[in-house]
Amino acid sequence: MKKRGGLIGLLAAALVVTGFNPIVAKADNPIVQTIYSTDPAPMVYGDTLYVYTGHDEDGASYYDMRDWHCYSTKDMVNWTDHGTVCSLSTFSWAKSDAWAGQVVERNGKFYYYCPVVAKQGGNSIGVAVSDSPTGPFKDALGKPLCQGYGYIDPTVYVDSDGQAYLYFGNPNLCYVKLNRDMISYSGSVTKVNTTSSSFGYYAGRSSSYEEGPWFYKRGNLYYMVFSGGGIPEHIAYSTSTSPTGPWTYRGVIMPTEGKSFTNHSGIVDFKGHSYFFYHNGALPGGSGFARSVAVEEFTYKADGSIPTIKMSSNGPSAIATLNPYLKTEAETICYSSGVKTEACGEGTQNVSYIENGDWIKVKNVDFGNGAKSFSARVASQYGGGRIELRLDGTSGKLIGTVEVGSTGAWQKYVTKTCDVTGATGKHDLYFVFKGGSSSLMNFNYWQFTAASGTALPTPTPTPTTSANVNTNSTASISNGWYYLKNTNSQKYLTVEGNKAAAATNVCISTGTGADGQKWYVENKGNGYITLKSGLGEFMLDVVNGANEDGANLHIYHAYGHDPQQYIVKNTKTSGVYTIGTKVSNATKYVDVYEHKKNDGANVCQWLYYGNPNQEWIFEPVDNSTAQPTPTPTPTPVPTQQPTPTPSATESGLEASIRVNSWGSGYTATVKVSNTTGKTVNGWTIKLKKSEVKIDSIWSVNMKESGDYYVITPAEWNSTLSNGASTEFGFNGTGSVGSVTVDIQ
Ligand code: FUB
Repeated sequence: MKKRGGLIGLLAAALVVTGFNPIVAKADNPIVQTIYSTDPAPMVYGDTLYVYTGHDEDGASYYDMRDWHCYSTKDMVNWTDHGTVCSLSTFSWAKSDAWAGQVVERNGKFYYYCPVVAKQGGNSIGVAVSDSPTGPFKDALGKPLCQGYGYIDPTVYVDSDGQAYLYFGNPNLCYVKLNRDMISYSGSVTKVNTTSSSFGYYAGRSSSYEEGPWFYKRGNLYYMVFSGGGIPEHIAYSTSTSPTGPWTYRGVIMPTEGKSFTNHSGIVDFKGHSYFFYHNGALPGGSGFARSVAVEEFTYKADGSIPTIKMSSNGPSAIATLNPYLKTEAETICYSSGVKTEACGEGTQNVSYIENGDWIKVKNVDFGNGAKSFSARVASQYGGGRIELRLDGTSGKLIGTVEVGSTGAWQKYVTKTCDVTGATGKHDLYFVFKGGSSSLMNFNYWQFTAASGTALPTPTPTPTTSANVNTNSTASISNGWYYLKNTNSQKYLTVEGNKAAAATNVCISTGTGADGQKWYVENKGNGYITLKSGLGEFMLDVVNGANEDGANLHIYHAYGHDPQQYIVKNTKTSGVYTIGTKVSNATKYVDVYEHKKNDGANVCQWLYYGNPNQEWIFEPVDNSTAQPTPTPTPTPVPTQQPTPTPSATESGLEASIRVNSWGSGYTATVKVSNTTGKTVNGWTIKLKKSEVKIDSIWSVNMKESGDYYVITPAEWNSTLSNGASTEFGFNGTGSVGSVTVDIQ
């Protein structure tokens, strides 16, 4: 006898209370409706975003948590349920409390760090390993990795130098350095000194740090996002320029909200977008022990700060369409009502516990020129019922109906087909289940067939941030030796210290003609080039082949494999190029970190912005001279604008501006200097909109007010001691004349 769980009962109750009115469901959050899900931990691998969750059992009145689940998406709106991937039974020594874990990938293996209470008692962190992101995960050690008071909520990040860190803890924040095997560590557990300046103020405690750390690096800045107290929790964050602190408190990201007294976050970048995962009590019956995972998109500010994020029921926009002419698992769901999932006898999962009136929404389905038929893989022990295929709502246009009779057993699957009419273009597809009064069927997968003679649509990413997609044509650079000059700084891509050794960092530096500034371009014949260093058998290399913003560039033994391949793209300016990395599939480009111009400024890969810190000129090396040759024609020679007289106010604060213009655009650097004889806390600069047009700005905050851009510092460059100065920059379009800098 099939029985429904408490959550489903509650969903049904909610429908009864409101009366079942089959309207379009707008909500896409929470992302899981088939169980209560908790403690999200996102991970991007290849072209897929995985999120690992805990699981609150139905009807719990405390943390009744026994297993961890995995869901994946390629479009941020439809999530494929991979079921239970790890559980208390994975760890023979574990007793209870399958709390907040995280999966990280290293060298093709996936490590699941899981907090549990051990059979002999005590909070413990175990580690399970798998060859696949969706498991099965197996206990790597047969014992806890570490154990102690409050050892919960592990978070792991593998730094660009290969050192991995495991942070964890409630109420103390602690860390250990993991060894390269990821299942052992060196040194002892270090407790972080959490003060209110490092982790926020909370009366009666050293700081607002409570639990749920989420540790990662973006660019050269380390982030510690955490659940802050007291109860009910909020999410806040701190940053540091070192993986082990000291930390600076940066503020609240998500204020207390929702029907759960805990919150727990995870942050990840995926296909050029940034996503914030959290949990609340938004499903019917939701509470502090019946939580659900949700996600919001956000944009980092120019100074790396994270904006305040509110919980929503809409969630992020789709970043790709779903192709209905490919086999799709029935458990790929945007939103559902009344159904559950379970392990399928044919592999993967199937949708189960389907009753009359239940439905599944699949979002942003592109039928292209039209569908002619539909097939469903279904099983039913009893009467079967039918699946209505509807567009854009549970009572939307009916495009076909599949009749499902008995197949003799719940896991005995057959393929049932129906004709389809009227399905063209993009729609949300609804499967609405109809039939008798008991469980109807199990549903494994489905697929549409395109109308004959019509072209199948190719699923295309929805370019919601087209500014970050480099649509420029690929350039052709001949094989040979070059210096690579950055247009923003007029400095050269340089192997630090001219050191001929694998894993030596690469930065920008004033042109000297040294071998460490020479790069041999070799076209690989696949549209990509390699860049071999003038220092010997080393190539420009993305550290660990990582597809992430801020992944560092260094030189490494010349293998010419993917981390050493680059695509050169034209820009609006002839002779000026951007250089995409193959490991990012040309989404990320060789980038001077934070638009810096000083000798030694680091070079990494970053999402395409097309700003001058991502622009490079290939200057052929003239072997008769050790100096870099002048920029080849027709490279435009940047025009140095006259530096206006520094503007000064009564306070003695001064600002000067340097403008580097190339006709159709310019980069400006503003230097703020304090010669007041005392420390200054805060400053404001006003620029006239009639004199500049700011397209992007970094290292400061900016708002528009009437005829002015009003610029204020970020937290880190707000205070200037006497004699100190700071710089910020912006990009503008068009031509520029003299610029008045008004500082207060
Ligand atoms: O889900 C159990 C615990 O609740 C987690 O470990 C904490 O972060 C909180 O979300």
